[in-house]
Amino acid sequence: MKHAIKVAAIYDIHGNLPALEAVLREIDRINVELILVGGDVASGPMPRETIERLMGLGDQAVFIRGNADREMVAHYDRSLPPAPDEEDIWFLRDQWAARQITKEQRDYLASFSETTDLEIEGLGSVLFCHGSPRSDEEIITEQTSEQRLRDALTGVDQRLIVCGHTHMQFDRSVDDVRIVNAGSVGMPYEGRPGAYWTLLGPGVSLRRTDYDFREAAELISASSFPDVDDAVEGMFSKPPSRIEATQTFERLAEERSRDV
Ligand SMILES: [Mn+2]
Repeated sequence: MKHAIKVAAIYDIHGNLPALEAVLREIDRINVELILVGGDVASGPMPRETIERLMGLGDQAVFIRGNADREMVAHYDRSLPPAPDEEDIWFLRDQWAARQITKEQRDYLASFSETTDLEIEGLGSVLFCHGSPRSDEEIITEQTSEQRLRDALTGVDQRLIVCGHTHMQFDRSVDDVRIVNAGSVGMPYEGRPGAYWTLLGPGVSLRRTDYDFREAAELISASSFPDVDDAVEGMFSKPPSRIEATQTFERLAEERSRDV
C-alpha cells in the first residue's frame, strides 16, 4: 500500500480542463505528494486535452475508475448495446468524447483500478472509490439513509472512505465509519461554480478553487460537444443547487432499489 503525508483527492473532472488546471496550480503550491484521481476524468467537453494533462502527472497520480471512464472505453470499443433511450444526452456526449480520444488514451482509461487504498499520515488506511466500495455508480448523498450507507459499506475494513460520483461534497459518519465525498472538479452541483476537491492528511479538508469561469465557458462553447450551451450553463453559469441535485439523485436511487 502506498504511504503519503498529504494527498489531494480530485474527482469527477468531466473533461473540464480549465478547472483541472486551476486545481493543479493550487496543489502545486501546497506540499502534496500524491494526487488521487477519483474517476470520471474525460466524459465532457475537452476529453483529449484532459487525459493528456493527467497522463503528464506520471507517478504523482493514482487513478481509480469512474462509471463514465468505463462507459467511454465501451463507446470507444463500440461494445455497448444500443442506447435504451436514443435521446439520452449523456449517451451522445460519451459517444462524442470517445471519438475524440486516441487508442493510447483509451488504454489509459481502461487501466484504472476500481478502488484503491492509501495509508495517509494521521488518517490511517483510506479507501478510495467512485460511487461506493461495491459499485462505481452507486449513489450516496448527504441525504442517503444510514441503513443504505451501512449496506453500501458492508465488508469494508477501513474507517475512512472517500467517494465521488454525485458531485457534491459531504463529510458524514455512520457508526464508526466516516465517509467523505471529495466533490467535483469540473461539474459540481453545489449551486456555486468552482472546482471542488479534498485535501487529506493529517485531517480532511473540503476545498473549493476559484477560476475564470467566463474564460472557461468561452473556450468550451467553441467545441462541438453535444448540446454545448446546456453543458456550459450547467458547468459555469447556472449550476444546479445542492437541494435540486440531491432530490434528483435520491429519487434515482429509490427507483433503482425498487428495480432490484
Ligand atoms: Mn460518476
